[in-house]
Amino acid sequence: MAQIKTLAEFITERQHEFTYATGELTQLLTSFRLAGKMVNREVNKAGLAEDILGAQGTENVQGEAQQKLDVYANDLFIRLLRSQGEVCAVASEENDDIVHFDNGGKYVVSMDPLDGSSNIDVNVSIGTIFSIYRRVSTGDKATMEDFMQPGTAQVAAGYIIYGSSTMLVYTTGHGVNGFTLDPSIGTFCLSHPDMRTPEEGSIYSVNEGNLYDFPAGVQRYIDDCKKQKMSARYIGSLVADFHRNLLKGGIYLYPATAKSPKGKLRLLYEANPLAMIVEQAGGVATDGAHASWTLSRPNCTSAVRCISAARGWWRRR
Ligand code: P6P
Repeated sequence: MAQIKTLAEFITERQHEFTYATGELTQLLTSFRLAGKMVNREVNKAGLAEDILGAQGTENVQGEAQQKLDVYANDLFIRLLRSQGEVCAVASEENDDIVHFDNGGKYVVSMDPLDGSSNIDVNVSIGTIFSIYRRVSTGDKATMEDFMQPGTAQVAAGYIIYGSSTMLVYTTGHGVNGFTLDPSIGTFCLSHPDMRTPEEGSIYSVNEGNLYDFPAGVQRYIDDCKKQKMSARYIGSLVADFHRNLLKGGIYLYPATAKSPKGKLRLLYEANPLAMIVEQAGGVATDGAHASWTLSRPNCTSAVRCISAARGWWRRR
């Protein structure tokens, strides 16, 4: 029987890979590990607990209706990140402004605490996405400068997927590893060591309802996917679509549309962290202009128009 390695044991074992002082990575990831378990508990009972389902009656900074679970997850992650002391500020999809902790922490976190939450009511997998930077500003409080660093400056990135099982997947720039929550012991255990996306992908994921909005080249590419008999798979929940393609090979793209002329995916807490993960797993991420997202210009603020999770697409291009 394979040895069980917990996330905590793995982080401790790999602490030397983390550029900065020992123990800091453990602390940084502990918040996500603990909050992931607690959000998982609420997501799993969402169909039963009336008080956690449905809309909150408010909108987030993106103008999206906040679900009750969005607010619950956001408050929980912020509370846990504040309490562990390594993070001094958080930029969250659910908050209009930077949330400051005034604790002298050396890191900042960008996060989407519960992406795809509109899918909660229909039992579709949803996820948490996070991106961690070392602070670069020197004043009392973190600034936009800390959050707008290039994707290549991320010290760690990860996501939690709340699906048929709950998994935490992360990278610190030394490969990608996946941990599955064992509910019988309430612990994330290493289940997907050294994740690599397949050389060839047979899946393409895009909201084809926007097809006639897409640039002509993207329309031709999608037509080519059909001619090559690729499989169309699109759940409309980014973490679920991304995770499937990362494991099975394929491409996820969200090109520019009339409604989102720079693409819909948010740079700070969707495109950058997932780009780091897919490139660390041997895939490619691009905004359609740069060969590799995490090597792009530091001041690039346009949302990524597509994230590729397969070399196959890149070669075919
Ligand atoms: P569309 C959810 O709001 C989200 O940000 C991602 O989780 C998802 O992949 C995407 O939007 C779906 O967008 O325009 O296809 O409904």
